[in-house]
Amino acid sequence: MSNISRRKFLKGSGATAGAMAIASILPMPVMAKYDIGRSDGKILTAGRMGVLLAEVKDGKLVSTTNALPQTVVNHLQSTGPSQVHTKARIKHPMVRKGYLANPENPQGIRGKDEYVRVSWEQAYQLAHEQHLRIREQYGAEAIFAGSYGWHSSGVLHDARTLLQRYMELAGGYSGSLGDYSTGAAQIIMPHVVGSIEVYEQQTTYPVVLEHSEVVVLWGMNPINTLEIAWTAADGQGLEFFHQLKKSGKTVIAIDPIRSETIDFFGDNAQWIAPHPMTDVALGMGIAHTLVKNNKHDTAFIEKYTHGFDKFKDYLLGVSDDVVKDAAWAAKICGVSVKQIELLADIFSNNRTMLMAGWGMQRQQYGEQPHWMITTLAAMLGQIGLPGGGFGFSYHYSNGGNPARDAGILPSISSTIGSVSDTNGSSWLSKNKGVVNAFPVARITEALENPGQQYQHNGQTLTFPDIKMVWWCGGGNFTHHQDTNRLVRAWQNLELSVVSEIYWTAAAKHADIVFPITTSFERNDLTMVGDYSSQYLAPMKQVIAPQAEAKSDFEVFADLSEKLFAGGSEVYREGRDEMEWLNHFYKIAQASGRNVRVPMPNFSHFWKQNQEFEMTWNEKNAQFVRFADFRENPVLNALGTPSGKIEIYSETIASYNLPDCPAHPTWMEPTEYTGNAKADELQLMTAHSAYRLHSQFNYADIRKEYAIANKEPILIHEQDAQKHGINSGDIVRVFNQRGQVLAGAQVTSGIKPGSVCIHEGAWPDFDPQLGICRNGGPNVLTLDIPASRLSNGCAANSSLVKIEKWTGNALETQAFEPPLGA
Ligand SMILES: Nc1nc2c(c(=O)[nH]1)N[C@H]1C(S)=C(S)[C@@H](COP(=O)(O)OP(=O)(O)OC[C@H]3O[C@@H](n4cnc5c(=O)[nH]c(N)nc54)[C@H](O)[C@@H]3O)O[C@H]1N2
Ligand SMILES: Nc1nc2c(c(=O)[nH]1)N[C@H]1C(S)=C(S)[C@@H](COP(=O)(O)OP(=O)(O)OC[C@H]3O[C@@H](n4cnc5c(=O)[nH]c(N)nc54)[C@H](O)[C@@H]3O)O[C@H]1N2
Ligand SMILES: [Mo]
Repeated sequence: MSNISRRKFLKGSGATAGAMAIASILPMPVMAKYDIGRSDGKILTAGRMGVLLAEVKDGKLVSTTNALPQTVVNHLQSTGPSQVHTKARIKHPMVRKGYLANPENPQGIRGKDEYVRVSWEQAYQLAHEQHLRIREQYGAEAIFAGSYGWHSSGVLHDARTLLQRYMELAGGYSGSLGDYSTGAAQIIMPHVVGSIEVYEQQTTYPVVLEHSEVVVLWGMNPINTLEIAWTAADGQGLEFFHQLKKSGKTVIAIDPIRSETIDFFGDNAQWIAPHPMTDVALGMGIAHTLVKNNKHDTAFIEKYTHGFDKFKDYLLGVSDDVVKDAAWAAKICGVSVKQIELLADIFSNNRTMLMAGWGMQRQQYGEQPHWMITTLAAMLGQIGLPGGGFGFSYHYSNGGNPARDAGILPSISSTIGSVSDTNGSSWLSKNKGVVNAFPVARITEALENPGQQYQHNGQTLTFPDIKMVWWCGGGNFTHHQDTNRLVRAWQNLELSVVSEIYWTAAAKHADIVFPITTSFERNDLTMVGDYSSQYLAPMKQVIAPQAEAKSDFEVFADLSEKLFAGGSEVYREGRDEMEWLNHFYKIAQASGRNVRVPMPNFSHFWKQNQEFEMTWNEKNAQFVRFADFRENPVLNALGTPSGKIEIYSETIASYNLPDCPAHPTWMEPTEYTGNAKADELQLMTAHSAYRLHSQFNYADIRKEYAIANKEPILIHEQDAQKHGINSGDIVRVFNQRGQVLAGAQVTSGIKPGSVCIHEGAWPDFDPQLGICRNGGPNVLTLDIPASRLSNGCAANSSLVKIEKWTGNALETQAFEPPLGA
C-alpha cells in the first residue's frame, strides 16, 4: 500500500542520478479558444468552477458545461440547473415565528422554531428597526458582519463586501481576521520567510515541468481542490497535473488518504500514508537523516537561513534529550524507517519541489507542518532554483499558472467612493468600517466570552460583546467546528439575520431570512485565474430571479434607503448593475492599455458572449519563487527580522507561547491516533470532489457519492471488520461533542486508525435524538485554535467512535425547508 520501492523511483540515489526525460512544455500550451460561436443559443457565464456555457429551455436552466477545453473532469461545472431549481431554495422573505411575535424579547429556540412569510417591505422594516436599536443600545461593536464564506464570485455581487458596505454606511461593525483556509500558515509564514506563501504566485507550472525531477504532493489533493478558484478557475492547474502525470517524473504523495489525486496518478505516483497530524515528526525524521548522512546543504543554510543551530540541537536531542531520528519519527507517524531514509535520499539527490496543501495546517499546532517543510526545503538548499524548494499554493486557484499581461478588474468596495484594486482574496484586508476584529474561526469563543482578552500573533486583543450577527454569503453552521456548541452560543444573540439562497442550517437558525438570487440570475464580471488573469469573462444572467429572490446589491441598496433619504443612491453611487459593470470594465481596459493589451469596448465585449483572453508573458512564465533572494540575499532580503529564512524566530520566542515555540517543534496533539483509545478513530474532514464546501450538497450530483442518502464515511477494511461494519451500512459516529449518521464506505484507501467525512455536509438534527441525520462532520470536530499564535481553524484534530446503526434510518431532512416555509 504505502511501500515505496527503489524500483519505482526513476532516480534513486547519488551516482545513478542521470538527466530526466523532460516533457518540454514551455510555455504551457495556450488552450485553443472556444470558437464555435454561439449559434447554439448558449449563454456564456462563469462561476468559481470556471467559464461555463448555460442552456435555458422553457424558462429553466437545463445545463451548464465547460466553455474552455479541458482534459480533466470538473465535477462541479454541471451543477448549474440544481443550483437554480431546487426545493432547498428560499422563496420569500421569512421571519422566525417566535421572533416576529416579540423582536425585543424573542420567543422560541433558534433552530427549532417555524417560519412566517412576510413581504419584502416588512422584512426590511423589521431588520432595519432592530439593527438600529441594537446599534444605538450597544454600539457598532455589538454588530458582527465578519460574514466569512465562499459566496459566488463576481466583482459586483460580492456578498460579504456588499453587507460590509451597508454596515459601514450605518456606522461600523465588528469584523473578522484571516480565514478558515490557511489560518495557521498565513500567520506563521511571514515570520519564516516574510510573506504568506499560501496566496502567492508559485514557481510556475512550466518551470516545474521542465526542471523538477521529483515532485512531492504533501497533504494535497489538487485534482479536487483545483475544481474551483476564488475568482473563476482557469483550468491550467488540472492541465498541469495531467502533464505531470504524463511526464514520467517521480511523484510522491504523502497523505493518510489515497486521495482522488493519488488515484489519478495511479502507477505514476508513490503513496506514503502517515497518520494524520504527524507530518512534523515525519519531516524531522527526514531532516535528521539528512544531518546524519551529511546531506544537508550547509552553504545554503549559512548564507540564507537564520537559527539553524538551535533547531539542529533540538533535532539531535541536545536541547531535550530526544533524538528525532528516523526511528523516533517512524513510531509517531507510522511510516517505516526505511521509507523515511529513502525519502531523505531521494529529496537530496534530485531537484525536488515540495508542494504542500493546507489540510494539515487546519489542525492543532497547525503552524508547525509548513514551517517544518520550509526548514526541510532550506536544508535541501534548492529554494530559489528552478523546480526546487517548496510551494504552498500549487493546489489552489491555479497558483502556478503564470501571470498574463492583463487588464485587471477592480471590485466593489466596502468603502463608498472607492473600488478595491485587488480582485483576489480580500480576506486579509481590514476595512475602514471595522471597529473590532477577531480571528474568524474564534466565533463561538467570542460569543461565549464577550469582553475577554486573548493572544493573537503577539498582540493582546479583546473579544467584542456581540448582540447581532448578519451572515451574507457563508455557511457558518456548516463551516464552523463543534456545531452543537455553536448552536448553544447562538441562543445568546438578540438578532440573527441571514441572506441566503438556500435553507441552510444557518438560515434555519436565523430570525430574519432574506432570499437571494444565484449568480445565474444576475449580471457580473470576473477575472479567470487568480494569479494568471488568463481571461476576463462576463458572468451573464441566464434566467430571471426565481420566486421573490433579489440580489444582495438590491437588498442592501434598499436597506440603505431606510438609513436616510437618498441612501440607496449613495450606496449604489448612482449606478445600477450594468452601469457598475461598465465602470469596472473601463478600469480594466485602462489597466490593459498600460501593458499593451487592447480590449474591445464594453458593449462590444458584452455582446460577444465570450471570454476575453489576456496576453502570454514569457518572462512571467519563467518565474521562479525566491530566485531574486537566492541571487542576492542582501539586496533582496526577505521581510523577516534577519532578512533570511527564519528556522528559529526571536519574534516568536518573545511571545512565549506554550503552543507555538520558536522553531519547528513536535508537540503531541490533544486528540490524535497516538493517544486514541482502542475504540477511537481519527476523523479527517478533507474537501469534497462533489461540492464547494456545503454548496451543492442538495444537488443532483449528490447521487454520485451519498450512501443511504447520507454523507459517506471512509473507513479502512481492518477497522470496518473490527467494528462489524460493511460498505453501505448506516453507521453512528460520535464523541462527547455530538453524533451523526453516515454511510459506510469501506476501503483500503485510508490509513488504518483514521476515517474521513468530507467537510460541507449540512447539519440536520433530529429534534428528538439530537443526532445529525446527514453526517455533518463538524458536529464532531473539536473547536480549538491551532495555537494562540494564529488562532487558526483546527478542524482536523478530533477523535471519534463508530458503530453500526441499528435504529430507525432517520431520513435526511437537511434539504427540506423548515416548517412554515
Ligand atoms: N471540518 C472542517 N470544516 C471546515 C473545513 C475543513 O477542512 N474541515 N474547511 C474550512 C474552509 S477552508 C473554508 S473556506 C470554510 C468554507 O465555508 P463557507 O465558505 O462558509 O462554505 P460555503 O458552503 O461555500 O458557503 C457559502 C454560502 O454562501 C451562499 N451563497 C452563495 N452565493 C451567494 C450570494 O451571492 N449571496 C449570498 N447572500 N449567499 C450566497 C451559499 O448558498 C452557501 O450557503 O469551511 C471551513 N470548515
Ligand atoms: N472541489 C473542491 N475544491 C476546493 C474546495 C472544495 O470544497 N471543493 N475548497 C477550496 C478551499 S476554500 C480551500 S481552503 C482549499 C483546501 O485545500 P486543502 O486544505 O489542501 O484541502 P483538504 O482536502 O483539506 O486537504 C488536502 C489533503 O490533505 C490531506 N490531509 C489532511 N490531514 C493531513 C495530515 O495530517 N497530513 C497529511 N500528510 N495530509 C493530510 C487530506 O487527506 C487531503 O487529501 O480547497 C479549495 N478547493
Ligand atoms: Mo478554504
